[in-house]
Amino acid sequence: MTETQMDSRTENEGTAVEAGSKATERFAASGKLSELNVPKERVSTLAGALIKAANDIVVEHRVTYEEYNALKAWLIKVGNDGEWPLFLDVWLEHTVEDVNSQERPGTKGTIEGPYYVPGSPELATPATVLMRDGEEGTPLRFTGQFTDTNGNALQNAQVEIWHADAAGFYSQYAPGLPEWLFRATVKADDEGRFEINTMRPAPYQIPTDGACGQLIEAAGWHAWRPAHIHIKVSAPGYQPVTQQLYFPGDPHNADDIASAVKPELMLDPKPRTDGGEGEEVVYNYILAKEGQTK
Ligand code: MBD
Ligand code: FE
Repeated sequence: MTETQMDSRTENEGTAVEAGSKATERFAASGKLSELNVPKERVSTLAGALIKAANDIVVEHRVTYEEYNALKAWLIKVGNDGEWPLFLDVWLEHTVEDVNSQERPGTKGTIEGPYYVPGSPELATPATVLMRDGEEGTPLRFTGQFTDTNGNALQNAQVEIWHADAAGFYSQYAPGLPEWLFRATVKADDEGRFEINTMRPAPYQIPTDGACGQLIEAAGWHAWRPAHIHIKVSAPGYQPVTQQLYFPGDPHNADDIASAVKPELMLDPKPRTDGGEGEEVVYNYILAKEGQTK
């Protein structure tokens, strides 16, 4: 991050509680929990296994009362700070994603993270996402095409894109940003082709002033994620893919706090060859039919 970006971060600083509460509210309001109808046996198996794992840790590591009480206080703080979505998406979602995508052919996915917002403005291709006047960063022209696993072009495909600004802030989770800044739903053309014009995002630190930040500091870890663009692609009759795209050479590609980097998710933008400002990159999507497995 440059010094100007640091300055704008300070001026614009939201709090972990603000961002966390929004993520919590949005998830709770999505109705996912209340719609769930998990059989009793399954709840018993999963909750039982989780409780056993925690008890085993106590025995294996001879956990003291001081440590147990610190854990209790910290868990209460995670909830009060609204950081359950952040905590779970940073330290657990990658394994859930891995387990659930192993049999799906086509383009690789990775975690969604806590800051997706459905219903972003729909744009036809070629699209330019919403930006402010004089937006900081390197312009990025991102193009590609959708095909099925046999290489046939897909119709009615769309790309939802969301990412942070150059100072590491996500719209709707930091104060003072336009509602749909760096968020869009881009409809591909009849040959499955799309073009999205945006800015290359900067490396990103998860909020450090809440419970997750406290844990990171107490454990001597770091809070960084590599620069990334979040993507959700879909087409009727095909399995959707949620992923993130990264950039080679980022200092945190190898130690992402959220363990969400995969070699298949690298974008390597080059200076534009058409005289336009900034960089360009191509990334194509291969979607599997509903029910299709490897
Ligand atoms: C992010 O932007 C993110 O992508 C994840 C996984 C966690 C916290 C913030
Ligand atoms: Fe993110």
